[in-house]
Amino acid sequence: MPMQAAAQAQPNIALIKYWGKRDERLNVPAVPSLSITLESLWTRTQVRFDETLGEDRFMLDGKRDDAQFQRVSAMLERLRHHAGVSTFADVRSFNNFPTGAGLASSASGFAALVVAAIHALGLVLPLAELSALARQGSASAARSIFGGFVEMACGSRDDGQDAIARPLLAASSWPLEVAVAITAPGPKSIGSSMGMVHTARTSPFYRGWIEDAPRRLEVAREAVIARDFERLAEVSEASCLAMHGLALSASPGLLYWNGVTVELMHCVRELRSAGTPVFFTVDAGPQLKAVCLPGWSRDVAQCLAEVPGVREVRLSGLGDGARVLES
Ligand code: 2P0
Repeated sequence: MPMQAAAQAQPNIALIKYWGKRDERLNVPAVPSLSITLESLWTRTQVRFDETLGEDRFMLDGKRDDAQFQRVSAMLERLRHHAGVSTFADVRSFNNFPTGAGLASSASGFAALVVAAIHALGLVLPLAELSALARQGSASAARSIFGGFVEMACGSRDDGQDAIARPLLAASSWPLEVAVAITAPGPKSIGSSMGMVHTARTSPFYRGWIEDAPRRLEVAREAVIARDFERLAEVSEASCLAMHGLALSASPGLLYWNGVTVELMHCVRELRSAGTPVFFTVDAGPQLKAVCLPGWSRDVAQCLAEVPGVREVRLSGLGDGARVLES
């Protein structure tokens, strides 16, 4: 029986942001978060455990990826430990969107890797356990195990096992749409992991961020359950701006935006003032995601595309969680 499988996972966008770790070694977030899983951006990953290999191998988009190899191999090591095997694996991963550019490629990447590798190893695990495993690769990956609206706890256990995501509302129950405006496709200069550790060590405002996080999460959760777009818009933009304000307050400050990102924020706010149901969120990179009510993303995308410096606008609905692909 060949020990191989393929899986697909989509990136997710946090509306209530995760920034900061409660435990760096176990990769446990310091704050809870809430996200939407996308539909049209994806990572597809094939994992083949092979007795003849003397080490793991990792290819991304057809090329050896030495930068990510250690993280991928460390994840495979955890999964081997879980399954009680020692066989090395060949991993081939493809993204249909720019990698490492603030578009959550590590979320979809580690979710797809865990689901494919666990299936290849012949294990069947509850989704909560897949989420906990994915978290150890990248905390946002714990959320991409699930589709639609997803909530992630930071938990309180020392072993981090309660820091997992759970589904909050199905995509079909409130099919929001997203327009992703790409302003610079290259990889960001400071990765999220390093950025958040640096922020926690040097920002004078870190404690306030941690203390305020549960309140924001609760407001967002209630807004999602009530399908209250206005309320979700306000709390999501507030979480995004607070996260970036916090990163800016680190020493030296972390500035993930470019000028176009800021122009896009103004554009989204002007659209909302004029009655278009849309709000923005921005992750650790210069791309802006505009979230809108069903039926509005094409009009919004057209406006965003007219902002000078925007390279491309991708549209997406909300999608499902990670799944095994039939080979
Ligand atoms: C989020 N970000 O909640 C936040 C907002 C970026 C900005 O989760 O260190 O790649 O691998 O756990 O998951 C991106 O961070 O970081 C992220 P690690 P990850 O989506």
